[in-house]
This record gives sequence, C-alpha cells and structure tokens, in this order.
Amino acid sequence: SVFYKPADAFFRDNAQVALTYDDITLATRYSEVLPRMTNPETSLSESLQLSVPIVSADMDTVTESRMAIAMANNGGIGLIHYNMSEREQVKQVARVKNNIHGLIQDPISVKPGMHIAEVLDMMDAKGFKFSTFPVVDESGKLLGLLPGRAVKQRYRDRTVLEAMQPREQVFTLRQSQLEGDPIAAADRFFNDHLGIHKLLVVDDGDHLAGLFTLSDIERITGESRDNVKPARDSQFRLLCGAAVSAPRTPEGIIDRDKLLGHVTALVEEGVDAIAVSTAHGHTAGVGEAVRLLRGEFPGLTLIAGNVTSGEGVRFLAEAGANAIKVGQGPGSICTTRIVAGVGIPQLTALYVASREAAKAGVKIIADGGITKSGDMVKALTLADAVMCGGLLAGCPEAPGKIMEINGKLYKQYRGMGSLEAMKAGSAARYGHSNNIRNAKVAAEGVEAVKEVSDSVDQVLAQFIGGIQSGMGYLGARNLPELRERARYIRVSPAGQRESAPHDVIEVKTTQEHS
Ligand code: RVP
Repeated sequence: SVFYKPADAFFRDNAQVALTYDDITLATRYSEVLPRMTNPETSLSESLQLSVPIVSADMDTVTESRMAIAMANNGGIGLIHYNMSEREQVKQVARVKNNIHGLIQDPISVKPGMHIAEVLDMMDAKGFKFSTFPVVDESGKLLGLLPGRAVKQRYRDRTVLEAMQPREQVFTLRQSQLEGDPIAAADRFFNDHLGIHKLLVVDDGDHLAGLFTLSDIERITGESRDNVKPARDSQFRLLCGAAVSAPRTPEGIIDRDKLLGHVTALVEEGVDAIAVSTAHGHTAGVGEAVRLLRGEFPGLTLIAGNVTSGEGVRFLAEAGANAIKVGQGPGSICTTRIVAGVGIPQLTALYVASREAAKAGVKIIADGGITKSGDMVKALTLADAVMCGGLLAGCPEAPGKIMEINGKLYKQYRGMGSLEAMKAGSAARYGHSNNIRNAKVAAEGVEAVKEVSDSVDQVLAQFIGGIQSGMGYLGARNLPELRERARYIRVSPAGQRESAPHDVIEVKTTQEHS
C-alpha cells in the first residue's frame, strides 16, 4: 500500500520529526493466526530466554524480590534496583533464585553439629522464608531432615542432630528415578504420599542431590494448566536480574574493585542478567564498566544503557553488552527532556537503535513511556522486549508505601532521578556524586503516586493478551514475524482522540477472579 509503510520507508519519510507511540498506528494484515496461537517469547542474549517480552524496571518503587518473583512466574524478568546496600541486593536475588523451583538442585542444608540458634541466624541473614533443611555430613551424604517445627527459638540450644528426623524416616528419590519429566515424577510421589511436603533427591552414594517441595510442584502444575510458562534457568530456578551503576572512586574513575566485588557476589547467587543502568549509557564510564564485566564474566548476560542513538548502541555492543536499553526521557516520572532539553521521542529512538542493533547482533529493550498494551505491540515491532515502571508500580508486589487520598488507595512511584531516590543511592545514575546530601543537583524525575492496581498475575495477563491480540491482527505467529509484518502510518490529533473511548460514559464492571 502507498499508505501503510514498512519501518524503513516509514521512518525515512518521517526523518524530520521524532515520533512516539501515540503518533502512529499499525495496519492490520491478512491473518491466519488467532491471538491464542501466537507465541511472544523472546531472548535478551543467547542464554537468556523469556516466555513474554516484559521486564520490570530497576526502580526502587518497582522491582524488589516480590516483583521479580511475580515477573518470572509469568514468563518475564525483573531487575532488582540498586538503591540498597550491595549485601541487601544480593539477598534479594537469592530470595528470587530460591523461591519456587521444580527441583532445587543445590538445596540449603545444615550440618548435624550446628545449634538451632545458628540455623535461625542463617535464615535471618539470608532472608529465607522456609525452615525445613536437609542435614548432611562433610561429604554431602544425607543424614536426616531438620523439620520446620524444630527450628524455633524455644529449641535454640539443641543441636541439629538431636532435632532432626533420621535418614531412615526421610523420603527420597534416586536421581535415576527422575529421568524424563522430573516434575511429573515428583507430582506422582506427592500423590502417593499423603501429608508429605518435602521430597529429597539423592545420588547413588546417598549424597543429597536435590529437593522438591509440594507447594512448588502444585504451583508449577497449576501454572501449566493456565498456560503460563514461567521464565526459568537450566536448573528450574526463576530468572532474576539485578542492576548496578557505574560506581566511581572519589577521583572520578570507575571503581573496578567495587564493581567486580558486587557483581561477583550477585553471580554467586545465580543472577541471570546484570544491567549497567544509567541515564546516559553512551559515556566512557559505562563503556568501561561493561568492558570490565564482559572480560570477567564471559557468559553472563549484560544489559546496558540508556541510549537513543545508533552510535550509542554500537558503542555498548562493542563494549560487550548483549541487550541495550533504549529510552531517554519517555518515562512517566522522567523530566530529563524538560530539565536538560535532551532525549528523543521513543518510537523514533527505537527505530534508530533497532537498525544498529540488527547490524551489531544485539537485542534492544524499549524502556519507558509504555502506558498501554498497544504501546507494547508498537514497541515490539522494533524492540526485543519492553521495560515497564509505571504500569507495574501500583501492583501489590511493588515495594513502596500505600496511602489513601480521598478514599482511594495509591502507591508511591518515583523516578530514580527524583531528589529522594537520588538521596537513597541513585545519584550516580545521573552523573552526580553519590553524596548529594549537601550538594545542589538538578532532579530529572518526579515523585508521584499510582492507583493501587491488581496483582502482577492479573496485570500481566491483560498485557500479554493485548500483545497477542496485536500479533493476531498482524498475522504474526511470533515476534520476528511481527517485526516483518508491521506497517506504520501516522495518526492525526483527531485520529488519536478517535482511538480511545469517546462520546460515552464509561462504566467499570469488576471482573471476578477465581
Ligand atoms: P515508565 O514505565 O514510563 O514509568 O518509565 C520507567 C522508566 O523511566 C525506567 O525504566 C527508567 O528508564 C526511566 N526512569 C526512571 N527514573 C527516571 C527519572 O527519575 N528520570 N526515569
């Protein structure tokens, strides 16, 4: 059609103006694809696959462990923010990696000589919510199971040996019995053993090799019924990412030791992606941080940003990033364009970045400005995934205070460049010294609130449904086909008004959630 153009032709025609989501619409195409037949899976690197292309933003009012767990359970991934101590961030990642798992291949165990008090201290230090632990000797051989009911202050002076169930009373499966589908094997076991909630796996020498819990198995088998595929690593653990800044020494150079120490601790807990997350990623400092991490951790998925130019994408790709965050100024709480006068409307930025990313063989993440699932579909015609802050900040899984205003419930949502967030640690992201208490700095974000929303499960079900509808309209079975089949046209201001509900009084029926 002369009207609806593929990306290259469309953006060439519009080279004089920067566009964003609402400026355009996508043309429908002949389709043999129903929405439910579409598969929006994506990858952020060769090793990091997601079942849905949605990432929760590394912001201190969006992603901590609860959000990351919910995101991965729904097939996406969360990036734990860095406005907390390194130790706390490592703990948060550990919480996600230990949360729900088909088979926990490396379960936390205790030694027979420990006192219950030490077990309680360990749980506290690591933030574990579970309190049942296998008991093993120095060689990892299974000696028994310490039940949760024995892990109480009242028994703090007892030893694990005194409190545990001995080996002969502990149910186990051999690794060889798990061949094929381990979840199905565990499911059968729990069916046959009424009242048993923990199942240990041992090798031929009776060394501990894994642990199943009934609640995990129920969650997983329940999920597969709902057709939600959680995002997991090769050991069946949920995926989790974490953000770092590009830390500097007082002399202003990248603090290599601090960065390496921090990332090493995250990697030891099994983090799946590290994002070097700053407001301006096309800088010497971010390039150096990415190069350093790539050199030390060759197989680790590295995300870096943010940029809005082809040169910026190439620069970070050459430094070793796998996925590049694109977006300067589109965020709902972002004032960079007003304060600094820079930044590019998001759709044009994504187009420019996507062309360079294809050449460099890297992925791009559309970061900021997504306000509805239609924006996600538009973004995914150019990007490999979208990153959301505001759309998730009202969920109960997001951190942050809930407040009541005029009888309605709201949750705090603030930019990482807002004054309060920068005081809490994110100043370096905006190129300021981390000790800004007395300095005069220009905030590039606002503090705001979002109405409290449904849970992540429900919110993401709507977004994923929207993405799949969009794919159905374009006749695209998967995201590569969506990219290929996308045809764009600009919309007039009247066209934009026409796109949203108009000339009606909207009523809300509450959906019943089972
Ligand atoms: P949004 O989803 O539109 O709420 O935008 C979230 C994004 O905004 C973040 O992922 C980040 O890139 C950007 N951000 C976060 N803080 C600020 C700021 O204070 N300027 N901007």
